[in-house]
Amino acid sequence: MILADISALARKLNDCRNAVILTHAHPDGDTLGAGFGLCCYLRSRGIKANVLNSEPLPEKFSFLYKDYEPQDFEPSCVISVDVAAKDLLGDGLSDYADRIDLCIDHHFSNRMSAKDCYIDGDSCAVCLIIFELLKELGADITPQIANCLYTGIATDTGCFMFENTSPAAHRAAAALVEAGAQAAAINREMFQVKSRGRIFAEQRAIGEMKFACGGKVALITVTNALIEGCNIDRADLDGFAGIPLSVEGVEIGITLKQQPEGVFKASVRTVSADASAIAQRFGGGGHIRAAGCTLTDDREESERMITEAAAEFV
Ligand SMILES: [Mn+2]
Repeated sequence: MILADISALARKLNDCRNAVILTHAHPDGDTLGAGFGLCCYLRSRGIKANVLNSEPLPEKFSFLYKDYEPQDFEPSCVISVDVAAKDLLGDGLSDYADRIDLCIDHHFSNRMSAKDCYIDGDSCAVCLIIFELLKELGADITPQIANCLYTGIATDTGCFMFENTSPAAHRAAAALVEAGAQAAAINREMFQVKSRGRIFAEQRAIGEMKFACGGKVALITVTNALIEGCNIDRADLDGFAGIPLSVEGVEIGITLKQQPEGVFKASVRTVSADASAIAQRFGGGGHIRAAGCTLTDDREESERMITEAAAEFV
């Protein structure tokens, strides 16, 4: 059933006991913030709840789960947050894929099958949905819940810089800071602090940046050799895709990342062009300003193909 509004979602949540909350693989601030924020709330109501992810959680997000201990119970309510499709749960959670009771998401493209779904594609983050849900429920937003929800809103809006940053996002952020969210510390950790390896990887990739169309298209390439040379984790490449678009005059920024098996994947970011249309040329897709596709295992060929496609959109 499609839940039409936040009060319908609140009624469903009120029926939940012994809840497991599923987050997506390669977790980000939104899925983890929503998961642990919701978990804190349920536990505060005396409801048993756990947050699950397919893999061990990144250290970067440890402040979201610092006091968290898994509880022992037989799940009777399975909730997913920020998971747009079953395969995004990852191998570790695939057993839950066909038994989801409540799917809460903000991707228009959501393809989950769940008993009940609440999808708000206009919401910048699932953490914003959870914030409205807790308001609807009259919940006490503790500083820890505030930190969780603030993190998801900040990360999914690129620190309040993306086009999806709505007035509601700012209002929620203000309320969460009032409730004790440590905005400056969170934003420093999410957006400023980088590992040394990451900085060196950026330096090398930027050193080889290529331009086309009179500087309107910029491209960087991250090879497996570069990743190994800088001794960084692949998860540490998050946000790399924004680098080419940060150059003055660039309208389409492309980042190629070589995959472990050798093939190059492209991330396309744009100021005003349709990024998903560019990615669709190669069987990919995504959002209007951020999209991705898979190219070939030949660097020069991949760079040429995607640059030519981008040139048609400047
Ligand atoms: Mn999200």
